[in-house]
Amino acid sequence: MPVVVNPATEETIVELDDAGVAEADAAVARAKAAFSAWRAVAPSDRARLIRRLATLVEEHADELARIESENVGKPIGGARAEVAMVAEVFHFYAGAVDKHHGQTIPVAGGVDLTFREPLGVVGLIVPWNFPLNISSWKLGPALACGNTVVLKPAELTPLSALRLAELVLDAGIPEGVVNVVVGPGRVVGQRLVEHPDVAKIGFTGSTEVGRGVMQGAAGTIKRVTLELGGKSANVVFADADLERAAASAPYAVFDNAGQDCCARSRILVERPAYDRFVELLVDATSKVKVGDPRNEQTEMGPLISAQHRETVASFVDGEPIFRGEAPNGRGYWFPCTLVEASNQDRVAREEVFGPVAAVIQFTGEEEAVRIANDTPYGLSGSIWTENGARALRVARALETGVLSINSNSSVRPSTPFGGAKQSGFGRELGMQALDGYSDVKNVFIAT
Ligand code: TXE
Repeated sequence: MPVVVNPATEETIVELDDAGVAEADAAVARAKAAFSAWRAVAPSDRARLIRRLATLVEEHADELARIESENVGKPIGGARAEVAMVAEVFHFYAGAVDKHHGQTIPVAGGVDLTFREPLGVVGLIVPWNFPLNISSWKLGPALACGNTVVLKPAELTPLSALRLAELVLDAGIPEGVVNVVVGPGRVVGQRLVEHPDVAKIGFTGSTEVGRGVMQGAAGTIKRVTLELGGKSANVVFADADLERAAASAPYAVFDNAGQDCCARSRILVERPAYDRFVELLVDATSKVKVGDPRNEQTEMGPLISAQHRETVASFVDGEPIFRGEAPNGRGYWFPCTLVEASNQDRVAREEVFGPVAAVIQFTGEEEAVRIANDTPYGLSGSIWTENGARALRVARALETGVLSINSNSSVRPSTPFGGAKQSGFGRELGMQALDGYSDVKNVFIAT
């Protein structure tokens, strides 16, 4: 029986029954049975139902934020912002329902039409770091395209998805369209990946498990989108506004206690600016407020589990440039930590998924690009410079799915999000996500 724990207190929130293969199969059967009616719902009605869900999320924002904050250890302010984004995502995809459509293509001898067809039952596998957000990124486009869904949240953090499933019904979305199954990844997740009646898997999680998802999906030629790990670079050139870059950098790593696939956990600094930048960075990092997630002022909470804390700790050997404060006692706390590194060090090569940033020096644009790209990952990244031409040149050269210039933010409901290289493929958010939840059917009519 999985025990759901509050990572800030180590107290049990609830014990749930574990689903297994039988429950996964039953959920797929319910989703399959609901498909033909759901795909036939008029686009304007489907849009209205998804919009209703968005409104219900807004009306239950405090409750959902509290659930997420307790279950993940997220600061309540951040959790509230995440729930606001969930509502925005559903609003966006409600608006997208009748704007994602086929074409007529000029051909000889007739008329050619394309249709956007839903895939059928889609399996959505979600990690523990942003349980509700990442669920909405997948659910929104899946529902907008007319698919039915089996959603599997992470074992550690199922609570917000379970509450969302109730709101889905309250919104008037028919029973069977959205099914949530709580159970172990290697059992329930694996079953969804291999199930012959599941047409597609939308997966977010580790690169290692993503590799297995791809292999498992091969048996039934399932479509997959994979949003995997990252080791993103925050590239600071000497001509940047160093104050702004340094004030922002800690939040690009330590938000969500570093448990963020977009974390810019390699901070690359051009040599002439290194000492000044590090001084500013240490100052900004020392101001990150770590503590009780219920406190409105808190900016960073604990890590998700004791086991994960051990993994994170294993990345810090030797004396860091800076180690912040973190509560003692109960809770899986870990302080904000800055370490000086070379790009060959383990801390610069592997995804730490904790509040540890590697600070790396470089000389000139060419070396910046080389170091930034010297990683198997390619999810996000930032470029700080006052030279516009250089900003664009480097942006084109970086092998990554998402970038920001003079900013560290990269996720918005209306813009595509996803990785290059071993950070995965397929795009979430924006109109692009709809391509991943529909197939194109081409029809030629002879005239
Ligand atoms: O991820 P997993 P975990 C990275 C991060 C973290 C590490 C482990 O480095 O420390 O992964 O986290 C389900 N078939 N990221 O263990 O295991 C699982 O139940 C099908 C990066 O949480 O990949 C959960 O629902 N599904 C990342 C989901 O997959 C399986 C976010 C993710 O679990 C499965 C999270 C299987 N065989 C972790 N095994 C990011 N990029 O944001 C597990 N699952």
